[in-house]
Amino acid sequence: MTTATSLAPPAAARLDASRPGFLTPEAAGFYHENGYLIVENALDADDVRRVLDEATAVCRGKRGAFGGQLGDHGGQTDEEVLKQYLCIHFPHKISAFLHGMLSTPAMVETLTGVIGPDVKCMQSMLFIKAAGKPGQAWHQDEDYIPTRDRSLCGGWIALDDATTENGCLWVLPGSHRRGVLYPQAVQEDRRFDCAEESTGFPWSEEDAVPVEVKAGSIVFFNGYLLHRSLPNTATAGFRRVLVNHYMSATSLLPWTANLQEHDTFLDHNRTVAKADARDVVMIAGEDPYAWMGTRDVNRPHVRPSGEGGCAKEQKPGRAVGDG
Ligand SMILES: O=C(O)CCC(=O)C(=O)O
Repeated sequence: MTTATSLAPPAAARLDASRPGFLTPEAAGFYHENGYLIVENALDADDVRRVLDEATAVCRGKRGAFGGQLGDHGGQTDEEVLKQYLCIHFPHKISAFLHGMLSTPAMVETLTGVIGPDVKCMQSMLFIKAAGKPGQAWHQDEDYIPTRDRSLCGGWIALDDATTENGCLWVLPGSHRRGVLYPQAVQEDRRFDCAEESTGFPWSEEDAVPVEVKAGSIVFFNGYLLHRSLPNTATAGFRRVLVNHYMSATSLLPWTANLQEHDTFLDHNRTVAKADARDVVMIAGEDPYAWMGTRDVNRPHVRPSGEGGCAKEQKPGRAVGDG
């Protein structure tokens, strides 16, 4: 795909978080129609620097251990340490600072505008994606994180300028609207990590829109939106992103990867209809299921990049929260 033939997001896709009341009904309408929205200036340069410093501390193991951690990094520069990791899942479990980043003002204003008053978060992912690291093939996040009301929304916080060169997000606008989850298939395209690829959808490469954004912007996207990222083809540097996933707190979350840990699943008289993963953080409003309490189940871990080949066990099933 070349950028010359690709569309760019229209002006209506871009909001400015420094303008009070930026999340207008028209902006929410754009999100519902197109499945994504860009909120610029959600973080200022100092905020971005603080998140980057914290990301480095997490990767260096200074905030605690995580699955797949590579040694103690003694004697390595920050750059050498960062380069080893494509993505760390659930960093908010070990970093109080990144836990705080789940609910920044621009995040909360946008989420309550596009989801509704009651919002919870179930996942965070810290992408480092150094030059040469792969992207992720076309997918829909609800393939991995199923809500019951299609309210899943990613809040993708750019910590570097994200460009077509360094592997920004690409979206198929409107692909969420039918509410269909397309079949997924194992792919062996080494531009991508090992996650499966959505297939059989009625859009072509020409419909894909690259979402280039400045550091400090947040890209919001619906859990049924087909999206992907290409590899970081820059010669140096990183494409760092903190992406958190949210949904309406009024929906149960039958997230199978977690269910074996949860009482509602262990009670075999109940069906998946009542299943609810309770490893969630409330972001806004009320939790109608607070009576179930919460659980600390998911552990931070490294996402395999697939650079050494995708081991068989990585393909089916996938790890928690690949979306
Ligand atoms: O940022 C990326 O490279 C992929 C992110 C993604 O697909 C997601 O957050 O669902």
